[in-house]
Amino acid sequence: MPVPVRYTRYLLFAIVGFFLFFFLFSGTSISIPTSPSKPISPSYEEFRAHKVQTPGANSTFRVNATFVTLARNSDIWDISKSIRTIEDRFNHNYNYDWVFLNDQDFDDDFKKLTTSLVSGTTYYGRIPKEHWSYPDWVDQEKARKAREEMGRKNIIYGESESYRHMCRFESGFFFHHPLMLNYEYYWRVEPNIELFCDVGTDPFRLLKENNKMYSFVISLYEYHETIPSLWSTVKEFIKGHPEHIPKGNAMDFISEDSGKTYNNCHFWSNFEVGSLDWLRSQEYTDYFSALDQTGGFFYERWGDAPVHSIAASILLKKEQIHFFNDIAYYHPPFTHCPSDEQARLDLRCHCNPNDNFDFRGYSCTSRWYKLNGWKKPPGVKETD
Ligand SMILES: Nc1nc2c(ncn2[C@@H]2O[C@H](COP(=O)(O)OP(=O)(O)O)[C@@H](O)[C@H]2O)c(=O)[nH]1
Ligand SMILES: [Mg+2]
Repeated sequence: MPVPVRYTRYLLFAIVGFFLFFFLFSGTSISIPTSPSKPISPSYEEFRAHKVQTPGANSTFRVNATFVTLARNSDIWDISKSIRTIEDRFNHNYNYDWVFLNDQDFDDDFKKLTTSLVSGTTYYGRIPKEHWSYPDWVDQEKARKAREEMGRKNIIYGESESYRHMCRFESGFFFHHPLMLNYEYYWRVEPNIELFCDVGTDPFRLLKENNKMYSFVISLYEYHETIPSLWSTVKEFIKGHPEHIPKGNAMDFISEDSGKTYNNCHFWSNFEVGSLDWLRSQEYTDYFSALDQTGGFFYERWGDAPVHSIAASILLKKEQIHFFNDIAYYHPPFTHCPSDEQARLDLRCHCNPNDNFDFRGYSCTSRWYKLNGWKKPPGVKETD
């Protein structure tokens, strides 16, 4: 049977095509992979040595400051999210350094990924044992029983030993770490946070130029069960060190009766921009050591948020604490979103103002407004 002309033509095309392909590509650099190529996995040192640095527009206007993050290797993905948001909204213009601290060694995966995301220089430090362990005056058996009891009562992190070391470290030691010693200001960043607006003004510079020592975006009430004896310890400290307590401090933010009792208000310390020199001052050192001597970080579950907030409120003048209204921020489960629409548009914010926590019942920010004589945004009742 004769082969139809059509099929002969197809066969010819196929043969010519094959030879064309062979001649075109056999002498070129394109090669057809025959087996899956080995994945390239550089070491951290190799990666760091070849990282391309692109200076940001404001990188020559930096003050002496760093970001600082306490994290575990397992926090890698959650902290990466936080770094992206800080870089996109602020640091790509400035390239501030970033210090990572950990009670274990950071692994290469953590260091490579975070270094690839940070536009400034990254440093990785291990926390010395004496800053993440029991001081010799603490009765560890008593501490264990306290944890069990708080666990039974379902107090948040009540049963956790590592959370207590973390809170004590953030309260008294991160600013003494060798990697932190050459800086004047810090911005604390935790995993899983989000910024919703461009950061228009450099917060470090704002603090420096206005002699401010501490700042916040969200404030709220602490669970009293975690700090039953904190306030009596603070009162003892105040009695013993009247020279550290300036007139015009923010005592009225944290107490309704000029210091007799604590109202549990605190600045939420997962966000902080602050002065390291203040945390390293004699005033703060005496304060922390008075607290630490009682063992309350272990026998109760004192958080670094009330510890820092009480210090700022009694050791500083009220004006030295700054409320960053323009920094729109989320740390689970609360959001700060500026109420002023013009500000939100100017700073390209993408938060929903209805999510703003500032004037809800569980926030203390209304108290901060009252203390400063500020008018609340339109739509918010003065009684809120
Ligand atoms: N290296 C290390 N970091 C910790 C540990 N526990 C908590 N952190 C860090 O301490 C900070 C506060 O912990 P987080 O789990 O966010 O507590 P929360 O915000 O109070 O719920 C975060 O930056 C954590 O990554 C720990 O055991 N080791
Ligand atoms: Mg957190």
